[in-house]
Amino acid sequence: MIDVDQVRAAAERVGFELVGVAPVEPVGGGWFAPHAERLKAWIAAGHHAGMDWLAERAAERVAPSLVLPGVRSAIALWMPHRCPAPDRPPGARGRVAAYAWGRDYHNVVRKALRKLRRALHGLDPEAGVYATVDTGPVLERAFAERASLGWIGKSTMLIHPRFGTFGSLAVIFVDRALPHAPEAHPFRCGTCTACLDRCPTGALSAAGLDARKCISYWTIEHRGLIPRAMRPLIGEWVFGCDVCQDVCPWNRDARRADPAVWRPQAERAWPDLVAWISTPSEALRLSLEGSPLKRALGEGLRRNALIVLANGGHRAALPAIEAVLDDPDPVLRATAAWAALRLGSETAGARAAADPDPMVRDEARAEGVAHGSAAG
Ligand code: B12
Ligand code: SF4
Ligand code: SF4
Repeated sequence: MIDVDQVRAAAERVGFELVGVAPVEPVGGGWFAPHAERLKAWIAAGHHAGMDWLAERAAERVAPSLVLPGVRSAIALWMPHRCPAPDRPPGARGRVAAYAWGRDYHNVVRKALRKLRRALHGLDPEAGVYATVDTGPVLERAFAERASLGWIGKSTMLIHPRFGTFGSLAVIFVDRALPHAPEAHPFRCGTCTACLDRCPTGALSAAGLDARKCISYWTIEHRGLIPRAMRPLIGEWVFGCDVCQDVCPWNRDARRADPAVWRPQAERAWPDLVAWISTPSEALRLSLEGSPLKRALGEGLRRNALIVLANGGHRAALPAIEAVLDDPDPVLRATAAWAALRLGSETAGARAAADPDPMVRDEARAEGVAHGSAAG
């Protein structure tokens, strides 16, 4: 027999600040149906961009019993992760989303989930349990809202009145009917539209988020070249984007997370862009073990850093950018060509125009047209 008060106490002991229970409709009906419909419509409209992994496991996302047969309840959990921001060091720096300033939340939360799983089995050794943070085929925000942890705002972020949005969610499915929150958390965005108005790319609308326009998608999830039109909009975001959270009034006085747990570092919050582009991709990835930054891979981070250097007008970085024109990766050479030409390089156009890869030659051509200069 699982006593929810004992679960709550165990969850708090391992570091979760919020705990709630949602009832699970095994075939995705009842309160869950609008969420399932929303996900299907979102994918049908192509709003998942290149995240094929999301579409591929959509059937499980809309039918929790495919994830855990006989599932009856979802325990939704929240761990805040935003620590006070480290000071920005001098030099050409990029901005990193707050969740990646320190330890990888997947590791921190997974460790806590393992302990909680053991506690659940201590209460009911026969219970079927499935625990996930982020990567499982589970609509975490939908369960968190129904468990009354907060509401899904117009930014699509889950918002808690005291903790705001800066937290990691996790969900545990259990094949036992547990006492659950009487209803979903009420929607409290009211007439505010700050996130919709201030999103730098217009990615948010009444239909939710269009990942094809989201900086977080392009800088973290996308492999390959970032479309030219998107590059200037990325501004100084070298990994992720927090604008829709930074402008949310519910974050103004939100409780901060414990730096002793997350160990934020200035070099992770504000990476040295020249150091990044000058490090071989695999070496960069290996140096980021234990950090969420490694999700973008070394080549993704270097690509983003090139864009941010150009956006910031960092002309002093030109020699380092031009050196990337010799990189074995054509995506990096193409992005370096774009960045160097934006910064007024006199040699990058001719070098890019002579590149064996058409992707790199295209950049030279497009910049030559855009600036009316000879691109080689
Ligand atoms: C794919 C993904 C992304 C994609 C797509 C984001 C998106 N909005 O779908 C990209 C790469 C863009 C992304 C970005 C970010 N992500 Co993300 N992401 C996910 C992931 C893996 C799946 C989300 C998903 O299923 N999307 C499909 C859409 C349709 O589902 P949904 O957004 O959850 O929407 C549901 C409800 O929100 C509701 N709904 C949708 N829109 C609206 C709008 C209104 C007004 C209402 C009422 C309801 C509603 O219907 C949907 C079906 O239930 C989840 C983890 C997980 N397994 O759930 C993390 C997750 C959502 N991400 C998270 C974070 C932290 C981020 C970033 C802040 C990272 C950053 N700083 O760069 C940004 C925020 C961007 C944003 N405004 O959402 C956290 C969110 C925590 C929280 N407080 O909400 C999660 C839960 C990871 C975690 N375990 O902590 N992410
Ligand atoms: S993460 Fe940035 S780009 Fe994406 S929806 Fe939020 S503000 Fe817009
Ligand atoms: S910024 Fe305003 S509209 Fe957007 S999620 Fe926050 S409260 Fe809601």
